Amino acid sequence: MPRMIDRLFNLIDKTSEQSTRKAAQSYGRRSFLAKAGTVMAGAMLAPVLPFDRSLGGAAFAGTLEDENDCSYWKHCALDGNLCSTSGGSLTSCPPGTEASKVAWVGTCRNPADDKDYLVSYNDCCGRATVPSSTFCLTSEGERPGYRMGLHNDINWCMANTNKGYHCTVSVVLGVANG
Ligand code: ABN
Repeated sequence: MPRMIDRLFNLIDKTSEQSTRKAAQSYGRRSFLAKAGTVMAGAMLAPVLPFDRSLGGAAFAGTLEDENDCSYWKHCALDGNLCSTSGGSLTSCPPGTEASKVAWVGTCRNPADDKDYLVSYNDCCGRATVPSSTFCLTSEGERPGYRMGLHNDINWCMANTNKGYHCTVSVVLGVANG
């Protein structure tokens, strides 16, 4: 009789050990597959997700010298043709064009006094672009297109009657509070 009981206990031990091992293997494999699937799906989606591709904290080292050059400090957040190379000047639109009613505003550091200034980038509207004008794309502080309202690759002539883009002026509005 005691041998029967021993056998029964042995059978119970073996059965529970086997089912425990099976469960451990099965759950382990499943959770591994689930995790690997998540990683693979993430890797496949990565190129289409809207990452912030802006330069982030990269500072624009503006220069004082030449307002006809993109590195001139007041052009730190500009996206467009310089009006000073398109028949106008740093702050005035070329003849036959008018300033945009809406504008992009940037904050640029003046290397002369190391202070930050608000600069308004108004587009000049109403005439076709001069092919020889200098095109700048500094756009400091800009965010990608999906951050609407913080994107600068926009025709600011949109609110004018004549929406044809010509060039962009850089007008200092004042010292930025900071
Ligand atoms: N703000 C300059 C501009 C004009 C047209 C299209 C993109 C950018």
